[in-house]
Formats: sequence, C-alpha cells, structure tokens
Amino acid sequence: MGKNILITGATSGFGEATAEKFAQEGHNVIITGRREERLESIGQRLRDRYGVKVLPLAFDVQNRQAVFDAITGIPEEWQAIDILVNNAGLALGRDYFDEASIDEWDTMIDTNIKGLLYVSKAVIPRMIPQRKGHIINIGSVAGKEIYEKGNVYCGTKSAVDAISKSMRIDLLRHHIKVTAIHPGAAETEFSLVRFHGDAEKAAAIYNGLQPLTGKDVAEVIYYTTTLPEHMCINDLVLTPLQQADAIFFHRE
Ligand code: NDP
Ligand code: 8X3
Repeated sequence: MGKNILITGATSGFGEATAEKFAQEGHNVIITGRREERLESIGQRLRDRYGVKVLPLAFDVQNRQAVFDAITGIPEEWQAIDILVNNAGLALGRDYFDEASIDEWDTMIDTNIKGLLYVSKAVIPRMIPQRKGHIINIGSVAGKEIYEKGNVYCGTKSAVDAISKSMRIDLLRHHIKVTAIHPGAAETEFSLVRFHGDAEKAAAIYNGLQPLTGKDVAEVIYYTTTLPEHMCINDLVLTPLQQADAIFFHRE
C-alpha cells in the first residue's frame, strides 16, 4: 500500500520532481506551496499519470497560523503522514553583508528556518502515534561552507543543518528518522528567484557546469526512504561532479 508523503515547495524544482518520483512509485502525495494554480495542475497530472491520491494545499510556510490550519485540516483519510520533505525555501539576493536587504534577510529566515519549524511541529504529532516516520530536511552546501555574499542564506542553511541534528536526537525516542540532504548547484527556479527574475544572472551561475537537476535530487531523496526500518541516512551532501563544495568549482 502506498505511503502518505507531504512535500513542501512542490510547485517547482526539487519539490515538484520529488512529488513526481513518489507518485510514480505508487505513493500518495500532499503537495504544498503558495502558487495554487500550479499545485492544482501538478496534482491533476500526477493523478492522471500514476493513479495515486494527491492533495494540493496552498499556504505560505512563513504564516504560522496558515501552516497549522492547513495541516490540521487534512481530511481523515490522510491522517497518517509517513514522510515529510521539508523542501520549501529560497535565497534572495547575493550581496555583501553591509549592502544586503534586511527585508530579504527576514524572508529567508522566516521561510527557510521558521517555515521548516512550523511545518515540522504541525506534522510530527501525526507520526508519533505510529511509532515511526521520516523527516527529510533540505539544507544546502551553503550550510556546510560559507561563501562571499552568502551571509544570511548560508546562515539559514547552517540552521537547517543544526536543527536537523537536534531533531534527530530529540525524535529518537519516537522512532522518527531525520535525514538532512545538502545539495550543491542545481538548475531550478532557485537562481531566478535569488536574482529577482534576472534570467541572465541566473543562467550565469551554471556557466561551464553541468548542474544537478530537480530529478537528480528527487532520486536521492527517494532513495533515503527505501532503506530498511533499522537504517537511517543522517546527513548527505550531493554536488555536481564539477563542484567540490560550496566554493570550489571546475568550470569548462
Ligand atoms: P525552486 O525555486 O524551484 O523551488 C522552491 C519551492 O519553495 C517552490 O515550490 C516555492 O513555491 C516554495 N516556497 C518558497 N517560499 C515559500 C513560502 N514562503 N511558502 C511556501 N512555499 C514556498 O528552488 P529549488 O527547488 O532549487 O529549492 C528547493 C530547496 O532546495 C530550497 O530550500 C533551496 O534553498 C534548496 N537548495 C537549492 C539548491 C539549488 O541550487 N537549486 C541547492 C541547495 C539547496 P511557491 O513559490 O509556489 O510558494
Ligand atoms: C543553493 C546552492 O551554492 O547557490 O543552496 O548556495 S548555493
């Protein structure tokens, strides 16, 4: 029988590809994001292609009340959530600390850190009674090394790294697995968002590089959920071959 998987940030990039992968494998998916129309059309596509149940839920992870309302309002048939993929997130700007926008810092902190906390707090009570569950947090190489002009984005992903470790320790007694996945450069809508819709600047990030795709990351996310019950991948860094860490690239 298919499991129930809740994926945040499923309107594009890693989240959309992850929803597709789980649906393809016969699992039911709860897909979330702010763009309602996209959620509806992705939902319809997954139902038509794979015959699984799909529940689109539109909310902003920054809005604590909206997160709890959406998750507590999930219909009875979905009560058990087996896997949560905390993926929603963004970078805004790439500027020196002294020149960066405080509003953009707030948005990154509210989305990447607080959003992940709210969604986790709302979902975990649905895992505890089952005595099992799996939470996958999407961090970044930007949380493993700090690069110039990465300041608060790097800070939020370092927080995801630390919070994942803390969740793993505190949820041990409930048999809930916590996996943190830290991707490197991947071509999604990420850079377009970061550079405020400037397609040229966004494309330049991938110059001379074969970046990861959403599908590449989705395959790895899915893999971490296929291990036997007694095994857990705790922490995983995934980069393109041409990227050693957050800083060193070999562009050709
Ligand atoms: P995309 O921009 O393609 O996708 C981001 C997703 O997050 C969208 O579905 C978006 O949905 C959702 N999202 C953003 N803000 C909110 C919000 N306030 N409330 C709800 N949903 C939100 O980027 P990626 O797929 O690349 O990014 C996914 C995650 O991976 C992010 O956490 C990112 O930091 C991380 N990451 C990305 C890397 C990359 O190079 N691409 C590398 C390492 C990590 P909507 O706009 O509809 O709300
Ligand atoms: C996204 C990867 O290197 O652009 O988290 O910060 S990077």
